[in-house]
Amino acid sequence: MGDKLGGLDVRGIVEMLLDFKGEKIIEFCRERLDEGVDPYEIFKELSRGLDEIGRGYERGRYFTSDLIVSGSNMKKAIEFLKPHLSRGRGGPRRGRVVLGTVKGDIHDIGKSILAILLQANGFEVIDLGIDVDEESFAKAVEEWQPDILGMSALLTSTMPYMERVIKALEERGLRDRVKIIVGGRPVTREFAKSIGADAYAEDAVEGVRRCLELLGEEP
Ligand code: B12
Repeated sequence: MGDKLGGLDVRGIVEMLLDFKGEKIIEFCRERLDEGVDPYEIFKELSRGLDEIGRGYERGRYFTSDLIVSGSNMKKAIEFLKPHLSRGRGGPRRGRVVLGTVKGDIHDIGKSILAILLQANGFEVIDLGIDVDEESFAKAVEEWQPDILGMSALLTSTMPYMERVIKALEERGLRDRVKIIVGGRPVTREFAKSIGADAYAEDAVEGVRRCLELLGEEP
């Protein structure tokens, strides 16, 4: 192993994520914060545990129930860490972002992290949630007039739906009103370019940077 995270190796993180009571994960987050670790670093540590569970799931070592428990524990950790991320980063509103996970996809942990970091950096975020269809994305662009639309997909099968949303915006004459950023585990820079998105980011920190760039601000 030799891969220690706050006194725990990846296996320790996995155990904590699979604890159905979800108490250990909050204790871990509190300890890491006390040690002065950046909250986003803590997300990353926990994400490595989730990755491990994802890989184990592919090999048949873990089941869907394990994905559910670990996903829900990750969300508890996000809620716990949220106030620590937003602290002291006020300032003027920088822009409005509409976010959503595309139709057929219910993964929202990464999107929620992006939403929190955007808010912490002065963006107003309208989160449409999960399983969002083209009609709802288009309506939100019309109603909210955001500067940026962000789409997330975690499944290779739902990724192509992002292109469908962009086409729907074009058909309704809305495409030029908004910048589009896409992300999520299977999404790549090349894919983003091929569907006509304006930006792509591999993680939430880069996502904030790209959003600032899209607004013409220095990241
Ligand atoms: C937790 C989890 C679940 C939970 C989700 C809980 C929730 N509320 O989100 C539940 C149990 C519901 C679930 C269900 C399923 N899952 Co699942 N799940 C995962 C798991 C383990 C972790 C995902 C995660 O949250 N990662 C942590 C976050 C922080 O990372 P992230 O999402 O990648 O986000 C970061 C970046 O991608 C980026 N980002 C994300 N979105 C966006 C958007 C923008 C605009 C930007 C800029 C950036 C950005 O920033 C984030 C933070 O840095 C992954 C495995 C993995 N390692 O990814 C499988 C995984 C994604 N699931 C998978 C599968 C197959 C499923 C199911 C089909 C299982 C089933 N048979 O039922 C269902 C699908 C349900 C559906 N219709 O969506 C597969 C997908 C395979 C594929 N290639 O398509 C994976 C990869 C597991 C595997 N290895 O097989 N899952």
